[in-house]
Amino acid sequence: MKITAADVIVTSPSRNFVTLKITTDEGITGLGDATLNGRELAVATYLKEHLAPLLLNRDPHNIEDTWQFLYRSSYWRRGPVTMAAIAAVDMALWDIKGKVAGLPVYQLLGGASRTGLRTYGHASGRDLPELFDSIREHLEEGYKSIRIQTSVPGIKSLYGVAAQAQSSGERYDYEPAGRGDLPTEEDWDTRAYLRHVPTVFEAVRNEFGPEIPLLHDGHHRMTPIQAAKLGKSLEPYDLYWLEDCTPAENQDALRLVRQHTTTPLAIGEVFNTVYDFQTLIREQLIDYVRAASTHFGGISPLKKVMDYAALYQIRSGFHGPTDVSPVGLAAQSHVGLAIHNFGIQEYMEHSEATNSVFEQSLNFADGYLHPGDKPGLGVELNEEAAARFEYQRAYLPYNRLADGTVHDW
Ligand code: CS2
Ligand code: MG
Repeated sequence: MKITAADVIVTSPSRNFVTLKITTDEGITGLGDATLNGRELAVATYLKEHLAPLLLNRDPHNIEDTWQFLYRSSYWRRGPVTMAAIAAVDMALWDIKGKVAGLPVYQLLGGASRTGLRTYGHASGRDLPELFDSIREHLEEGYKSIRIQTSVPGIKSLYGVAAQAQSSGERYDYEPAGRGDLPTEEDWDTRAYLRHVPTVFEAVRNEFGPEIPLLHDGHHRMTPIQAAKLGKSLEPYDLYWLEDCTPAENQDALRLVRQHTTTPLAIGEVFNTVYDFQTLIREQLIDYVRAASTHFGGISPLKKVMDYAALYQIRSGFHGPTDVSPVGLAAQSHVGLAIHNFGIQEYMEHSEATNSVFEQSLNFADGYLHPGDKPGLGVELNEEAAARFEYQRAYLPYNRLADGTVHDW
């Protein structure tokens, strides 16, 4: 079997997506997600200009060799653009292998270790009544675990509150990358945030009880000691996890957080290789691996990092926002179904417009997600529909502090 074409499809239904389509001489095609939110065209160009020529005439069955070839032959190795491009190739080759075998990819990864993936949804609100309504909405939709994000008095606009208007007019969580020529500047005040968040979780526990697994995303905005303070102050509310509590390029920072709090920690959505996790896993500084197949080099390395994490009783919490396309979500759902150390799957339903482009067989019922049993990944791309949605430049917002210092968003 030979690869005869590697085409890059950029489309923008509710937001920009980059998809790789690999075609073989037997007419079987495979899809891979290469969407890097806010930097999409960098990956599209990397694929078109640098990887596509290397793929032609290769045997699509040789997934591991192709992965190692693309990683090592670049010389410059990892990084978000490179690893999103390699991820798309890896996913597409697993898709092809599944179609040839007549099996869904999870069967090729060892079969199902569970009947479905327990998910969590994104509840949010500008105030407690709006937040409570959002939590009720998500419980009615079947979610059994809920992420809580709210506005903070004194901060005009911040990450993760769906009701906040977006420059694109889209729902905030469909388009965290606001369409426009320049990124949106938002404001931030860590002390106001640290004062407010514990009061929100106290109110949520009083209203909804102690059972529901609650999650919160710190979104990289705290220093280690501030993260430690928040983790400690949230202990009475028994969180399922506190995510991205502090930027983790310096993995040692998590030692300080770990010393001060038993609140479980989840990190890794901005990581792109296992090396980013190495200290965090080996020293058990985290409890959940937040990688996404799309940002982490694909299905192959995602399975490897989870096998490494299993030695330390660390579980998965794969990153599944709407800027991971239905192809990327399907890919990591196949991994999540197969591994033993699955924890929870983030699931934000894609918009109707996105689902008109990506015909997916993901099934969400009673709070559980299943990738379906179609051969391969189970997602097909409607290229006619994709062509109707032109790429539009979009940027993720960024923060500045009151004194004008730029800060993590
Ligand atoms: C967030 C993401 O879902 C999450 O946990 O951190 O929505 C993140 O903001 C986006 O993926 C950025 O593109
Ligand atoms: Mg996050």
